[in-house]
Amino acid sequence: MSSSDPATRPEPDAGRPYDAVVVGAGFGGLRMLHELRGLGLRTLVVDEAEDVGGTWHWNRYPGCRTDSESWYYCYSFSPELEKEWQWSERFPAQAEVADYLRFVADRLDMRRDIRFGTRVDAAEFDDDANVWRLRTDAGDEITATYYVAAQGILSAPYLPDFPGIDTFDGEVLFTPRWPHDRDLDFAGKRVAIVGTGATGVQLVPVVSRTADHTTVFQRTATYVVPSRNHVLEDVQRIELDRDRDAMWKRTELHPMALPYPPSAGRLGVDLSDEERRRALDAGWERGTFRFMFEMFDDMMTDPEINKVVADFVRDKIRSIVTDPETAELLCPDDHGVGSKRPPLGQHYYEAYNRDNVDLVSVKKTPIQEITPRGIRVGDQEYEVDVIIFATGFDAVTGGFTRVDVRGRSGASLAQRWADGPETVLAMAVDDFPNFFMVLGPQGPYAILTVVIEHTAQWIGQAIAAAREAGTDRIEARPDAVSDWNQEVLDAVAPTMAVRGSESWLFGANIPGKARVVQQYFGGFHTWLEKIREESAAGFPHFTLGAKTGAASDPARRAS
Ligand code: NA7
Repeated sequence: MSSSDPATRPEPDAGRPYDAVVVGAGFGGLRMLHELRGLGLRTLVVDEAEDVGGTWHWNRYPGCRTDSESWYYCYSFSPELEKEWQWSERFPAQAEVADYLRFVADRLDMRRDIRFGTRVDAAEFDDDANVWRLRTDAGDEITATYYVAAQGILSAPYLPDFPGIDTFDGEVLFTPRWPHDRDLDFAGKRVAIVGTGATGVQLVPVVSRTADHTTVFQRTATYVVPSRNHVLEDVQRIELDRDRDAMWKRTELHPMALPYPPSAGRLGVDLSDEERRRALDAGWERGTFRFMFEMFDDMMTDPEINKVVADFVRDKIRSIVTDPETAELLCPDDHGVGSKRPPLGQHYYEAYNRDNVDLVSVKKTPIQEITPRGIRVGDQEYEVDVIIFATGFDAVTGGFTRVDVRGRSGASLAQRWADGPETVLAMAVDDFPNFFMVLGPQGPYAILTVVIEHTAQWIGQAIAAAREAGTDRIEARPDAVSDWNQEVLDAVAPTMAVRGSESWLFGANIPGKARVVQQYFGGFHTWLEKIREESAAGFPHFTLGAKTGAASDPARRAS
């Protein structure tokens, strides 16, 4: 089924408001469409891309894959979907995740409710009519009672303003906007990679396999833990299938929404050097996020214990990378383990042992300019044929604030969040009635697919509660917003001794952005408990139906 086939495109608004509009057709938007359809709401999903996928549509650079294991990097709402889809690897590559989302969209016949190739630029709440008016890049208006923003936390790419970038004679590539229309071949090319976050760490080993020469420009070294990726054997799939219901239950008890034991069950401070070493060795062999999150329960609160883990990783780097100078450059020396979002690597450090890979530190001497022939750092010009920028995102808030969303008072979300985001439980903001976010700021720092699942259910319950109360209007209370803000600040406070704030988790990667914690570090399980309490109590932190309206005619709700 082609998204450009007119028969598959939803008809324009034609003046009749939708019950709900969802912006974004990635993991969050599709899940939301399913939920809203279940409530009988006439729903339209809008996405700038020509297909479903969201983040997994745009980020198709070589080596792109999940850092979460496939068996929980998927939807849990439908046992049928779970049975019909088989993952091939522990950490699936971008193409497979995009295929999965296409499979879901087709299987649930979602495309008929999605308008592709349409960017929403602005949205304004019409208080009198109790509708949201969304303006698209095509200049038309979409109106809807409920507006769900589902752009996700990594949808606003960030490219630093390097002088001379337009003068480069070779090819410039940007990982979140990787070309869709052609295969790129780096054979015989000299390639520069700028950025060593999760994206750069995935790119380096793959690009360097085919490129003539790869030069990596690193500003901050990170702690990269091995992913230990592998193909999934049938016997593993059978085991995973058997465990599925119990697995989803376990995610609900875990601070990161992982289906593993919720705590390491040990404090580093209680162990001898030998015992710590054994735990670290075993954790390194197992790899994955579990190395970080299941090591020592005091790793994020006790700087000494954090240093024990950091020293262990630095020793690993020195033992893998044969050139001592390169190894030292790769050893993080200015932040603790876990203070930045940890990348998972697949032969990342090993790639620096190839003769065709060089590492350039741009920490003390930054990239000065892009020249027609390459990249200038201080006095040195590095001549290359291709530059790949893997420089990240205006993470967490950027996807939401790049739409000019204006609430009841006329103030925009961007203005409202100028000093840092404020939400109720990451899903709503006062002054913005009938507006909900999937993966909004101040949400749990956890496995996003699991957060999406519970968020969609909760938003559905909130809308249903309004309708049961005979209204089509629900708005967060201002005191609820300040209370949640305080909880978010309190939750991160005990970890600040090791966490610092030099990360996109604190808005630090974007010049001029408020340096405020962007996510909730109190644990997914705690957040889940709170959102469940809120819905079970009938949404006491929200005002239902203050201004206008009877619920729309149920007869016209059929989708
Ligand atoms: P990240 O994690 O924000 O990484 C961006 C990288 O780009 C990081 O190494 C930055 O260095 C580097 N960067 C940014 N600006 C510059 C300049 N001006 N000069 C040199 N280097 C620069 O983004 P990713 O795409 O890798 O990962 C984002 C998330 O996607 C990830 O956490 C996963 O959740 C998936 P810095 O560290 O700021 O010194």
